[in-house]
Amino acid sequence: MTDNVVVETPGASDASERPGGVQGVSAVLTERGVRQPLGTANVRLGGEGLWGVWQERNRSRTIHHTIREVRAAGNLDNLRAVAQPGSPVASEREAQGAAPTEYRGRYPFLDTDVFKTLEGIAYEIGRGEADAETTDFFEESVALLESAQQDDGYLNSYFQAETVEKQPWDDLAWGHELYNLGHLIQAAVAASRQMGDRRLLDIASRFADLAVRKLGPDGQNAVDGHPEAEMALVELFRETGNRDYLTLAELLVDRRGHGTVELRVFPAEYFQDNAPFRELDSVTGHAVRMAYLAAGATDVALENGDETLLEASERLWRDMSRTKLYITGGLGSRHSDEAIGDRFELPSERSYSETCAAIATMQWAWRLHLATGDTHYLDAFETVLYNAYAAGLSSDGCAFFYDNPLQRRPDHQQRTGAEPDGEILRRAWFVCPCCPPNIVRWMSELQDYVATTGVGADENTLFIGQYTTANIDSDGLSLDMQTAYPFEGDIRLTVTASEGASRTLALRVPAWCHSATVTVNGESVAAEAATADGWLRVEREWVVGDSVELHLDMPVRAHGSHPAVDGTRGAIAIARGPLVFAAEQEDNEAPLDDIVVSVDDVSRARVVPTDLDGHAETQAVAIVLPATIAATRADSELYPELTSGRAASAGTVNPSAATPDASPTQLALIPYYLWGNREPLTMRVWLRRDIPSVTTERK
Ligand code: FUB
Ligand code: ZN
Repeated sequence: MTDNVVVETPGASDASERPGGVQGVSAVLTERGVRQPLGTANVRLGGEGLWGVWQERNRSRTIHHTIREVRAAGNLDNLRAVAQPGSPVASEREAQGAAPTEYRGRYPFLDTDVFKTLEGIAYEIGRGEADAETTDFFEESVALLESAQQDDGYLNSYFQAETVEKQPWDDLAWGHELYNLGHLIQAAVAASRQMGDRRLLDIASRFADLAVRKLGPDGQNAVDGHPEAEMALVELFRETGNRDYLTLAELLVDRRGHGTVELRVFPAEYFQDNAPFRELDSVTGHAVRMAYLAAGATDVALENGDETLLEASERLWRDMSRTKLYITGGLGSRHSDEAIGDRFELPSERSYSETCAAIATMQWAWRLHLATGDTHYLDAFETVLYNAYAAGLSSDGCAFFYDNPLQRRPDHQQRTGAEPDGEILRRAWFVCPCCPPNIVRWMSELQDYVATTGVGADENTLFIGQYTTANIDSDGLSLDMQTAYPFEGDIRLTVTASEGASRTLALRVPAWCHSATVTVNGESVAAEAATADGWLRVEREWVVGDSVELHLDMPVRAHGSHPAVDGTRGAIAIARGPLVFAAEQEDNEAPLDDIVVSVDDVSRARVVPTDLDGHAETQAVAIVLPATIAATRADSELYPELTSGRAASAGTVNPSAATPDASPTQLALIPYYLWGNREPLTMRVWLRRDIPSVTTERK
């Protein structure tokens, strides 16, 4: 395809007629849920809040770093190499006498690194914040994609490469063709909604039309081995009005689970092909695949009003959040197959918790929230965001974790299943670089997850679901939100414009908060009774200058774990607000493994500033906690006998804090997401707790 030709899609509507109707709307734009996201035009992040700071870092550092890595890795060269004869890019190559080039990279899904980056960039261009390097990358990529797309709509630089023997659609289990399509669609929808630029949407629609012909109701009874296209196809339906895309998404959800995927290396669970989604009793298999599938299924349920599908999604979420999520919101405890693992199988040091799985989990949570209005999903969203997701990026915005452990031992060796060699801490890029550009796009669209409006009985309500410094506009009411959240629990909202009509402001009270107060213009509003569903509602005729102050009590908390979690049984983790904290050796003299914490001491914790996040605009906090050093004896037995009557003679029971050799100390902890920005030393989220332990000496 050589020109920027708009191909008519049956049923597709013009941008001005599409459900969203205008630019600056959000990434997920359903009209069928009980909440409607406000979107980019109506929520602008402020530079002093953590989300705004993250977004600015993304814009000025991470996007540039990613562009350079994507270029250096050859992703654009791969697209250039498959330019269609007669296309501008092919003509240019011919003029230069360029020879066919090998596909660069190991995986067939490397086009998605470009797509995810474009998705993020579309937001920055739409905001008017992109610089020349960013815009040039966007333009060059669009031109390459236009030139590379085949006449039938097919687009995949791996399968199209002259040097790759496999043919398109030959290997649906591993080929990732629809996974590629899904990310292309999401970039295209972002460009259409944020920039009003439909070039990518035309490309994506042509490929999606081919997918409909290939795999739709009249096509092959097959699915892609990697879910992702489901939610993207639903969004393409929302953007264009073409129901074929929704139908294909529904088919892809319901075909899976019937032994549909051709198995070679991985088992059916890996692909969520062991049981239909509607019948699954627990999240299973490859973590990213599972969560993307669940997000897509929720989208299908929303658009089709499919209650049983929504129930299945909610049931799976419940099971996951009760038995398979790390305290950080990380999903996936097995390096092997990048899989989720059994219920309660949550080892700290081998936590996989892929950064992409964190993003997928937030996408799933968001859709469930839009469908149900349940604040539990927003609680989970912020847990994942501030912990499992945020840990994926270094403070300087230019290095990434792929897997996110909750513990690093002093003698740790790199043994990750994803990237066996290389640095122990975050890396500039990966052979399988799925996570870095995923971080990029998510940072760019953070504002989409701040606020929603209600429908039906809640039509008149503006829901503020996440707290960060931002300006929010909703139906004639404008608010300026200022807060140091998540480091502090005070949120101030000032009305900057109002049409005077009565509106309800609903403020989320997170589940971790046991005491919330709110004042309007300095006067208390009864809060307790109002928060039964997690929302604190204030209704009035707002006038400019009205001030709402929400105080979320944010004491330091101690958490234990379910007795079935062998990996952390009897240990203690420290949290404050939505942040989980971690101890790093750099801040503590005594070896972390020797430090014992008592639940009773948590109330004596001090919250102190730290500059570890490196952002002048925000003041991150650390925690200092009274604790005890109970030295681990090098000669202790690995498996001391505990049998009644034998333990005493074999060794001594050491109740840690009470033993004469225990000495007091102060344990310093930092937000988990900031770990690993210094030397690769020891780190722990789960700490030793002052329960009796046995220190037996070898005889
Ligand atoms: O297969 C595409 C991506 O690569 C997956 O989502 C990640 O887990 C990584 O395996
Ligand atoms: Zn990833």
